[in-house]
Amino acid sequence: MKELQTGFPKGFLWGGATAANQIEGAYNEGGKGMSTSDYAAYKDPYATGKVDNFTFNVTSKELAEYKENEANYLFPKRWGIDFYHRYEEDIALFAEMGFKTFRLSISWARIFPTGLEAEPNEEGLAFYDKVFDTCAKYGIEPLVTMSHYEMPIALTEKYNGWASRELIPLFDKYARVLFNRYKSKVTYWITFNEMNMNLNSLYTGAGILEDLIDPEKKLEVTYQASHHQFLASALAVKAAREIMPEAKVGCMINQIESYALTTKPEDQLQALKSNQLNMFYPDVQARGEYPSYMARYFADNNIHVAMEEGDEEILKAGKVDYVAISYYMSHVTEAREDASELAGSFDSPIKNEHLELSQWDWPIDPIGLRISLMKLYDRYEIPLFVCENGLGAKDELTEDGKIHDEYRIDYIRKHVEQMKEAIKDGVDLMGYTTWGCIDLISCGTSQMSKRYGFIYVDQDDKGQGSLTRYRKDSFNWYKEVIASNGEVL
Ligand code: BGP
Repeated sequence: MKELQTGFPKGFLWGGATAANQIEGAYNEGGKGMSTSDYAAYKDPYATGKVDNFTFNVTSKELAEYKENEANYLFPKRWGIDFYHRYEEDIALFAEMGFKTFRLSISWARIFPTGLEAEPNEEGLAFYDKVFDTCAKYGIEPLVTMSHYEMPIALTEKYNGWASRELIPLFDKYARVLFNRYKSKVTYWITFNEMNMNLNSLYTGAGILEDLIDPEKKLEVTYQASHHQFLASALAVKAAREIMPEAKVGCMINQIESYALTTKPEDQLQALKSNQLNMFYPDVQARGEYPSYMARYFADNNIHVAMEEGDEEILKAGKVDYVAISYYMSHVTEAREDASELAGSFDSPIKNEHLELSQWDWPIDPIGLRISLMKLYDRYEIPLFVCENGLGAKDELTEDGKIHDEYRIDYIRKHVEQMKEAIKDGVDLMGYTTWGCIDLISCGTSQMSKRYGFIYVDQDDKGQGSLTRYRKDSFNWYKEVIASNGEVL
């Protein structure tokens, strides 16, 4: 029997997480091509009266309009927080907090501007070399996501993104270039960010313009695209094993635990099914095959996923080393017509009266994190990584340059406490990278004012500001947490 583990293990990977399209900026520098995220236009949430005004989906008409009349729109993911030019200062601040790891993603379009080139863009590769070398200077291990909610827009225009099988060899080429180039600098990899979010946004998750597909076939396309990504991910695992046998490659989902609204067996059954729809993703990637429960779901929903000979072998050979999750909230579900559609969605119509909400109406549930970790570990018995967790909140910069964000400290403290409990419950947890360790552009709403960081960045939703970095109160708190390996909370 495994020994009782109290406290965080030695070598626990504390740190923070980001994504290229939310921090880098410099969208048209260094030979980078345009990405899908470069066309996420800002829609003023205050004008529409909605706090959560998702800029997740883009239609073919919108894309054409954005290209034609660019000057009429704001595209915050094009400017990010200028990490491209300020990475040295930012990584130095992470090092000051004592980060052991820094999660970032590589922009596919920086390496292959359209995804179709035979040779990679050297300037793009050189940029990440500099970033990894700066991390190495401080003893920070990079944790690299290969595809975090963006891809060359050319692949959307030519193939309608991952709806097409043609993307698999293109991703394989990209993966091999990354592994050959960075094998001595990067040990920890994640293939796709939050793959289960394909259920929510085909554009953000898979580069698909939804209006170009038959609405009746939306679910089928969702699972077909996911199948292509599963294969691409498995092939990347295979390539990693060949090129850099020491590397650890993980999969990732947005873990949203669904609770049943009542003790009615029908509601309990629905909760189980909703959880299955999310866990389907790591089920395939960690077990190397489609789980049996999906056969009925596919039949009931008239979904036919086209598979080719050899696909099953590829999935089998491409099992991941660990399962990474982002964790922000739990959900409540009940037996109702649209219950399956709500699985994995950020928006749940059923409120949990026992939980408080963030300023963006996200339910705050630290115990849900412990439940998630215990369930996932029971299911896969391979290491887990919490690679995103945090509180999006409005911060106030005082006149003397301070940010008193005790609400953020409180949020993270409670989640760290629950991770500690989960470790005691037997979970093998590799690390914890809080989301948006430095303020960045929101993925869902493209806002700057939804801040997650320990480091404040002086910039507003419209891209105005000095971009000066300030340490928040949480900065010093997290430094202590890391220094004490999670003992001082
Ligand atoms: C996850 C994404 C991140 C991130 C985070 C917070 O789904 O992987 O990219 O931004 O959610 O979401 P938001 O920025 O919408 O608050």
